[in-house]
Amino acid sequence: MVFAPEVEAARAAGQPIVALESTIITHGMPFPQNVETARLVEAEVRAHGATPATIAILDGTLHIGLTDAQLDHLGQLKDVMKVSRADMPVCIAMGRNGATTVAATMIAAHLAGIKVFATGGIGGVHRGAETSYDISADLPELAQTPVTVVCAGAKAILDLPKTFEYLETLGVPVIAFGQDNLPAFWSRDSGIKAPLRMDDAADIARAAQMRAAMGLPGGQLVANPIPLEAEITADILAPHIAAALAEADQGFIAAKAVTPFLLQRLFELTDGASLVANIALVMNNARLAARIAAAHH
Ligand code: PSU
Repeated sequence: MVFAPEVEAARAAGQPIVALESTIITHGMPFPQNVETARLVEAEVRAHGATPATIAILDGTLHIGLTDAQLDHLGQLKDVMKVSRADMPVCIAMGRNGATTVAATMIAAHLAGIKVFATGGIGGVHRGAETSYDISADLPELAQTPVTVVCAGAKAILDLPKTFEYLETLGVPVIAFGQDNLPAFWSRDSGIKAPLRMDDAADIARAAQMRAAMGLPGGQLVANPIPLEAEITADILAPHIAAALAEADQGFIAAKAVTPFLLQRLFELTDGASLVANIALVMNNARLAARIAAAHH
């Protein structure tokens, strides 16, 4: 495990750090917007009083924080594993390049002593899971690794009611930030009432500390709605999601390939609007994560 100089300095000074994932860079957005977004997100974390630590595996080394050159390199690499809990040790042992999903980034953040992590959207229960059994490893990770994950909800390509039922079974606190309903990634309202609502970053940090003090394993999921001016409402997105899902089905897209395929098809079907929204929501999550990380100190 190697710390970037900026992250090492923050650790030494006891300053707040926000972990960022890298699958969104390699499998979630096209180049060059992926690298540009990663830089903007890092800058947003800094502007709100915390140090960003983008996490990735480069030639078998787990990096906690990337230099600008490493970020640029990662954004253009072709043969990058999409790494979750199961394959993270394999990727490191084999000396390969790996982009960390939400699950793997949580594991790395915890190893590095980082308590807060900002992403776009977590993985979840896929539609048709009753026959495919496709459930993201992000969900059980939230039940066992003590990191607060700030997202904009689960991606609307998923089965959202099943995703939240599953999290409830696992005992994961799902907290809507500043509203009663859960957001749905590109749009602010999923129509599903959140089990918990919080309006203050400091309360979220305190709840994580209480969880640890009580000896309960696992993290917290904070669902932060996309800013109003950036949202794409569900009625506009629904036909595009239906079309992308049908294509995935016809093309026998399965397992790890499903989410990247659907994100890419939505980018095309919405003439790039889904990407603009995705960037806005990640920036928004970076801001909130920085405030929660600062409140931990
Ligand atoms: N957020 C985004 N874009 C992404 C992801 C999150 O805005 O591409 C990634 C995360 O790394 C998450 C993964 O862990 O999507 C989910 O993949 P799967 O459905 O295969 O578990």
